Amino acid sequence: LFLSGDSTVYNLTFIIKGDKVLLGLKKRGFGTGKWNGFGGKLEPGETVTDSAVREIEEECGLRVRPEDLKLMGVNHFEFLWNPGVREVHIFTCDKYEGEIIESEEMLPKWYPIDETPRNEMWTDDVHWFSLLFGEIRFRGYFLFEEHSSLRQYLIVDLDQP
Ligand code: 6OG
Repeated sequence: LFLSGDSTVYNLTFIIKGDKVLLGLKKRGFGTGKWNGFGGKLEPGETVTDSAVREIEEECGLRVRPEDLKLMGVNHFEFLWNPGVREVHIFTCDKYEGEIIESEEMLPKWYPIDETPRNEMWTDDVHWFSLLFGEIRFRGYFLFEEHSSLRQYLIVDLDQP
């Protein structure tokens, strides 16, 4: 195991409309073939929210305002075979403008929140989705053994009495 490694910061946003969530099927790059929220890596000089606003528009065409992004959780991901930590800031957003469009990177589709395609998503998601959609903020740590299996994880919910 690596004790040190650079950390890279990402954003990940789940657009919500009533009891539905907009997911995108990733068509290229890291996580190809998986349904996920929209997001990516920060560019130099960007804040996490600026970057989320940009990634949402690039990947599904919707325009959101930074103040409408609600930070719900921060997850740290590590992979046994790869030094370095991915720090993913996870937002929900229920105010947006524009038309949903398929991009080169993502195929967007609405799913009922309780019928997301769990078998075609990252295996960590099942552990924090109920917190995300239950509006309970959280922090998580996930250590992946292989792309689809977790060796260890810990989730702390921050809004419990
Ligand atoms: P690009 O590499 O395309 O951004 N991401 C993860 N999302 C979930 N649900 N689980 C993971 O477990 C993830 N690792 C990364 C962050 C990749 C996008 O995927 C998210 C970004 O939004 C390992 O730039």
